[in-house]
Amino acid sequence: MIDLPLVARGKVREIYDASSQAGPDRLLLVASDRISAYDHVLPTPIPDKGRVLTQLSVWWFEQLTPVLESFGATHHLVSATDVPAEAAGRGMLVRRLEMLPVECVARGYLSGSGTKEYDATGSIRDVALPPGLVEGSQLPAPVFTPSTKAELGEHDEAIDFAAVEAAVGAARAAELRDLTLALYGRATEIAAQVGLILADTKFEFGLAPDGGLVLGDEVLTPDSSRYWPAESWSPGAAQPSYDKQFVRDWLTSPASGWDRVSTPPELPDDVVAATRERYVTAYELLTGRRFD
Ligand code: PZK
Repeated sequence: MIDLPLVARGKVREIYDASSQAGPDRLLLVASDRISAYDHVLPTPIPDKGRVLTQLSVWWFEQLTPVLESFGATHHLVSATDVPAEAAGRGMLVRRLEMLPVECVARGYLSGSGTKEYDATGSIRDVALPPGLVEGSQLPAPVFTPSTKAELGEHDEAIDFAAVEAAVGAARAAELRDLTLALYGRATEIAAQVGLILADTKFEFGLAPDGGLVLGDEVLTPDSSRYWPAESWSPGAAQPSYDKQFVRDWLTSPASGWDRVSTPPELPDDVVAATRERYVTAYELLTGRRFD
């Protein structure tokens, strides 16, 4: 138990008010070992998932700092070491921001809701696309596909660029779009160097008290991004998820006996172990560091 006031709880992580311990306007983001699939939080945790995702996010904040600085922006991370013992390795002390009410998504590949939108309209949001694209296709250029932050349990709702302008003003909207695409572009290059396709990712931004734009939340984790192994990329069907495919395959197999509606069953040990290995491998591939 973390003895700080709870500010918000997501499916797999929590935010606490750390101002009593770390000074004014400090929050503690804590990632758990919980895993979600098919919109359910599973009853079985994945050991070390919270630490792997937090350390990966911390590494990405460092990699992205030059891009942020080129926009006169920063990130919210203050320390990933000065955290309570109960959150060791899986906590980030961050600046409290005024969060902007827009989920900033960049997509370089057609997948999931992007494919649905393309099949229905031939475009994604405000961007017309060539005919013949299929699930998994690379887009001619990455697209900014913002959404509104949904309440817990709801799905984020797609919005067009005009709605972003209405929410945050035209200048800030353009800044969000351009920075989101620049961050995605740099992250894509880094992932490609180790054989990973970064199909899409979601960023959340906030404002510092001085009005400066700040990258918040966790960044470029498998929970906020779709990573695909480049070697098996094959457009035309859903790409296997880098991290969750063992979980999805087992949950939808007859072995699980699960109906996708009721409380999901406990995962077998081999599925847990294989999934933990995927998270660790993603961390080690990207960072070039051993996870321990
Ligand atoms: C903030 N969330 C999303 C919800 C979570 C995370 N630096 C910040 N300042 C103020 N608010 C937030 C942040 C950040 N990051 C992020 N909600 C508020 C969220 C639920 C659980 F861990």
